[in-house]
Amino acid sequence: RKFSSFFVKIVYLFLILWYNDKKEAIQGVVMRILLTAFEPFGTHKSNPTQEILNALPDKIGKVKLYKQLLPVSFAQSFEALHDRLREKSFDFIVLMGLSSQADGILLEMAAHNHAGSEKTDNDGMILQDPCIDPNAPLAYASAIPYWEALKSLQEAGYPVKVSSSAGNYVCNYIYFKCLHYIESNYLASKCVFVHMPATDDMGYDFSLPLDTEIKTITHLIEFLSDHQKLFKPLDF
Ligand code: PCA
Repeated sequence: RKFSSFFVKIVYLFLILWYNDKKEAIQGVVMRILLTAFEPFGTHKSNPTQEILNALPDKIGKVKLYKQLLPVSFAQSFEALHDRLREKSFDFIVLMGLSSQADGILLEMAAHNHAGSEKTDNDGMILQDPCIDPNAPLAYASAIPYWEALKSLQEAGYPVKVSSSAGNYVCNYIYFKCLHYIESNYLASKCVFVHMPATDDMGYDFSLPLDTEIKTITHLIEFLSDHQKLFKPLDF
């Protein structure tokens, strides 16, 4: 009897391990997206991207959303993202940040190897050397179907605009580090950065209702999942 209960426990353990491994496939998840937001920084008491992250469900259709809040820190932001990238493979990585000067939702085309901002991060630091990585190229472009995504969002009525520079502060920094990591590790993941304008409660000349920002990101996620067939699917 002792032996049989031991045997049952072993079988049970294997079943749990097997289920954990296959859980997403069993639940019908066909795609993983990592969505990140930033904490408040500078004079901002809140960061709409954090609110968007909190408002979104963990599953949108067949997409499982993995959420990560990042510190506004040159030293720690990529460290935190890197930990997630090492844990799992993601079809898409959607990075969000606030741009209080933006007059629309900005789909960032590219990241450049330059972080020359004189604005200190939340640790009170700036990058001493404005070159993010001397051994990396000057710039990387996003590999998502950019123009198709833009068109789909605009046709649905969302105030989305083209942007060719994510600035020279922490947002461009993490975008560059993420694209460099994808390239240098030959990952199949596609990454895009989206800059959100201020929300109505923040008192800027241009702002949007939080709900519009949430719906725009939801539409982008749905667009990416509908276009998965353009890409080699990840091995689950
Ligand atoms: N926006 C900043 C950093 C964090 C954020 O939300 C930027 O545009 O660089």
